[in-house]
Amino acid sequence: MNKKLKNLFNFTSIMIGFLGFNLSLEAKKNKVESLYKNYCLTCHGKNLEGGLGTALLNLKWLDPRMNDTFTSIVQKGNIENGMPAFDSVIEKEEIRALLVYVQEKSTYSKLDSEKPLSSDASGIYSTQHHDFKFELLHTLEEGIFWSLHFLPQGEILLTQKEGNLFLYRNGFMSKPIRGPKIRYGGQGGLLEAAAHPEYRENGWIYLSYADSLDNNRTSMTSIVRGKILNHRWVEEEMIFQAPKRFHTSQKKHYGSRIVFKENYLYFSVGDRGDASGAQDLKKPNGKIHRIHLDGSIPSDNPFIGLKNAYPTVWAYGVRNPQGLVKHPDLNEIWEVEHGPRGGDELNLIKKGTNYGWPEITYGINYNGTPITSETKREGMEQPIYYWVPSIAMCGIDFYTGKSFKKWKNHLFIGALKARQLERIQLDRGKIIEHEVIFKDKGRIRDVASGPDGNLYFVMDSLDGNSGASVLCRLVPVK
Ligand SMILES: [Ca+2]
Ligand SMILES: [Ca+2]
Repeated sequence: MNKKLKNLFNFTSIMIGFLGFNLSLEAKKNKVESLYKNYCLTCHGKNLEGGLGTALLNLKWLDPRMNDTFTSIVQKGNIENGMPAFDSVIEKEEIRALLVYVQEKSTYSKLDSEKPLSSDASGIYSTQHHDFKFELLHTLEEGIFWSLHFLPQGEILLTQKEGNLFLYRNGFMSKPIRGPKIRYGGQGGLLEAAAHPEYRENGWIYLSYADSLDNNRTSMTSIVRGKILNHRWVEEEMIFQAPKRFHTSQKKHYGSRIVFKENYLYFSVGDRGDASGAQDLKKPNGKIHRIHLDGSIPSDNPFIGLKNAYPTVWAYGVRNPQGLVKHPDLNEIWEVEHGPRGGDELNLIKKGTNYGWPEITYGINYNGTPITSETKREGMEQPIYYWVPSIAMCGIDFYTGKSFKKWKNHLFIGALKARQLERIQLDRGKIIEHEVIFKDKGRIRDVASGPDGNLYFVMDSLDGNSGASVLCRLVPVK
């Protein structure tokens, strides 16, 4: 064999060996549904209702303090109840997946037994602190409202995922204003809009979107600023654009929310389908970034001194952060991110901090295979709260109005998959109240506390069925 052929032969065998190794690893990853069927169903029942073994439908399994108890019972068994030890047949990460399965089923069973949160005959919703009415302000003929943002004079700036901007005031919706050139498709399009803190003086509007440098083959989250003059998007300037090598054909996990704090601009970029990239400080995906308002890079960003680190990174290890907001009184930035299957998170974003994705997570893969058995690790920040099953949260805002007095500074979280609006009261970084205030309408994309005291949001539809995107608000009932 000549040398060239021999090298090729060796390389091919290595590749086959490598692939074979990967395949065997892949084959070992059992889906949680088949794990449950093979090892648990006989005793715990088809629907986790119990039988020979105890019923597993129990909300106690959602308590993070029960994680180790669950693992230990499955590994070592429970002699008193006649349960054998499974440590030789079920991997630790598979036990983790089984726990997520039990958490999902327990939550769904509780939801099934509850009355839906709907209004009374006169259209009034009753919640813990306030009663409110739901008002529809505008229905979009076509497409999806992705975000809304209040301009200083009370006008609402909206983005449409398909690439347009709209302005709404006093019952009147403007004609579409064409924004920057986008790569539309999947989760990508025109995304967040936010106004400069001195918008009244300078008119700058910042937009994030799925941006392509190669005729829509690949894309990445970019940010531009520009102005709306005479009903046109003008004076566009690039504020953040990652080099071409960081663009990907994937059409998901753009992140993209924008927050202004102390004359800095913070924004989120999802992992773009490259989970391990979220841990790689050389890459811009899976990060929270911080830049000056003109797009230049602050010299005190946390990884500036680190060789080859992406200079705008402020925090890392995030998956798909579709909610980012500044606390109205405290100097804090709050984030929500989509987990995979389970493990959506609420995080308090701090300088230079690693939020763990995908090394630690409370979720599993969509197909039911485990990701990891680890939910915590030294040097990685824990979420303030996590959701199993996933609700797929999107836009968030703190309520700062005067009409709903007992909601002052409460965080409102819109959800896509769960089609609900959640209220969370935080006190010194801890959740002290948590309530779903309505559900079973459409997928909620963004929420904003209005200057008139009402709570505004955009949804993909009114009832979860029709495709028309809507702008709505919650109005207090005295
Ligand atoms: Ca917004
Ligand atoms: Ca995390």
